[in-house]
Amino acid sequence: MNTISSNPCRFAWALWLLVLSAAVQSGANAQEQPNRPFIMEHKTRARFVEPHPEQNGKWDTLPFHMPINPVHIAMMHTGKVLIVSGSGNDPDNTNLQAAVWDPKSLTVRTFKISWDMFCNGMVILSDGKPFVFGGTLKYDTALPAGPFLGETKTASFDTATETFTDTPIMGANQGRWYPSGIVLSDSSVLVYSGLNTDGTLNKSVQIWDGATWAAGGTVFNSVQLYPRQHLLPDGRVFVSGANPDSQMYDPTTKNFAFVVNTNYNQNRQYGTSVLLPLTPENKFNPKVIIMGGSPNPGNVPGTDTTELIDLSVPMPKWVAGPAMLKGRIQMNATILPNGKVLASGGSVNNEDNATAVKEAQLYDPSNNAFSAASVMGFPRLYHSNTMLLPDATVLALGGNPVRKTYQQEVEIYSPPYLFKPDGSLAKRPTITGVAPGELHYGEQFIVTTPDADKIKSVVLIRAGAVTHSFDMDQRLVGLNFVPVAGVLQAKAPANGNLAPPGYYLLFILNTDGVPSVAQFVHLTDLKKPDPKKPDPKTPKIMKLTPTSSPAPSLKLPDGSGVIRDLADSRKRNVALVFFQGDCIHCADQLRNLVREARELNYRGVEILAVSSHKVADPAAALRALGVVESDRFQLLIDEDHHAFRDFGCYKSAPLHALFLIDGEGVIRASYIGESPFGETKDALQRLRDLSPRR
Ligand SMILES: [Cu+2]
Repeated sequence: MNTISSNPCRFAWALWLLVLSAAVQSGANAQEQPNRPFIMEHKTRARFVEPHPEQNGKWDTLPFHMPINPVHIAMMHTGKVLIVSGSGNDPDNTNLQAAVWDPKSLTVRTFKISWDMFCNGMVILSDGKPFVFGGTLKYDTALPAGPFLGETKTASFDTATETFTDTPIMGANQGRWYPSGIVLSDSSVLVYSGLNTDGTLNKSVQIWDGATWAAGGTVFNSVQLYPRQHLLPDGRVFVSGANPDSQMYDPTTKNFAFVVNTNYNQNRQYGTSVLLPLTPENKFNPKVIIMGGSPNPGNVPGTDTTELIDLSVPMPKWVAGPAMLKGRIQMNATILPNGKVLASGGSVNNEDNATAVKEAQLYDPSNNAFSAASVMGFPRLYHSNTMLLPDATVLALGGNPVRKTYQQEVEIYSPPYLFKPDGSLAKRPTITGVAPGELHYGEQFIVTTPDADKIKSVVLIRAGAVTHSFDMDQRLVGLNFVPVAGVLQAKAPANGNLAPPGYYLLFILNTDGVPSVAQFVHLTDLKKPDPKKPDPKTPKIMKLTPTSSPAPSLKLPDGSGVIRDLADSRKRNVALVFFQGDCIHCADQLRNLVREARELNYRGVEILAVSSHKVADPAAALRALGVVESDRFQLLIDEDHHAFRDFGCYKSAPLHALFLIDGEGVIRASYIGESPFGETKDALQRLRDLSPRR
């Protein structure tokens, strides 16, 4: 059951919502046709006809080749995929490259990069920028003979200009080749492992806070290259492999501690690990599954075993999970919106296309079992990747067991949920809007959808950054929600441990299990006050200034574009509020005022609220919250701030204001300020005096 406690102040909340929705909605609307699948059916080339897509899903091959070796991939909130190749596992390649792939147009734009990001670590920062740390300073085959040497450089990728900018190096002696990283609840990035500039293991842990590198302790002895880690709902980081002695990192003490050994009790090199969905149904209890891998990839075939651990209990222990149909090394695992995990690719013998496991499988956490997921068209081995796309299909690409060559074909997996029982395409629920698009921890938001009464789940999936058989940030967080008259009232995750700040794919799934196309949402803390700017403190008591000047004329459109004229409210007392549609403080003042809205309405007072920003579809949102016309609450939009100026509440930017206007059109009292008003006792008393109960 998905429930959220009903808001005691729905009225206020409606406003809060409208306030915050303003800026973000315009961004959402800018996305063209958000509900159109990215990969259109006719653009794919079926290799063979899967007889039962409704059971197994199906794999299609896209009609183009990936022009560079896709060693590293990241899903950006622009809907495009960043592909980083660098030298691309070719020691003689000096043409260092990356690319941006647009799944909508199926076009790839390649471009040069300034240093070799081959075998880097990559995460997507909370501001949506992919962040690359380390890479290849020298190949093992380059002279002087010796191991790979790790690069100290880092760079972030601007998703708007689609260019890399170097960020500070990790340190003169902080090279990293094959490092891992993960975004923590405070947006910082934990970085560890990888080979240093001298080819030895880099033992130091580092934290990137967005501006500088800080020491984060020392790594545990058995750490492997490209370790696999998951941020848990208590803020700690669980390291599930490839080492057999699982570890826990505590960001507050900066120490690793031993947890328990795996049953396999050997390295699971090039296996993978997934933090299973955190949902209201499982009380957000963290469980991790590890799959496949080999203790000695050159000589020991990949294992078909899986193991599960419940990290919510005091003494966590690995237990055997179901076996996969074959051993897999260099496999990938991708969480789907329905919580199942697509396990695919890899081979029985490492770097051996002849033993490629093309049969994909779906792991279902609800019954702890695998089912068939059709058959891939191509081997997907070393340096292959899979990643969830916003249209709820899965991208599979790459494979590079032999240097200087790689698998150029790109495949798309369409899971069974996209098909009806007869194999035809299922009708998908649609998201028509999210307000506000900027989600804050623990706060409610609205998903508008014509399918509100048929929605079974609402989930956030963190857009991934995948390389070497592991997605560094992948997680699914289920949301509490209630359907209300044509929309879903959902609640953002409680905190940054459950879902670290950043961009997420928001999916809704209907009662048949069919997912929508995702809309990207940004999850953040409430804006922290800027230390350089004095916080516009909300005055405790707002004193209105008595006046007797006639109100300027005011004609503004409401949310649906209908022009409202203040003169139409003659004979009624009016509370006229001016607020900044993108200001968080404004929510407080409005909340205070509208808490009394029913009493004021009863007294015949009309409330007009003028927003400095456009609000998309406020009528629907208000209706959904039980606010109807008879409440005499009217939201007006003043995008070019004419009314703000006419009423004298504009000083290089819109100010905060409240005007009490009597039935003769005279302003009887006013408050204008750079700070929003807080407590509204004075205003209410004055309105009561103006409007005795009838
Ligand atoms: Cu590699």
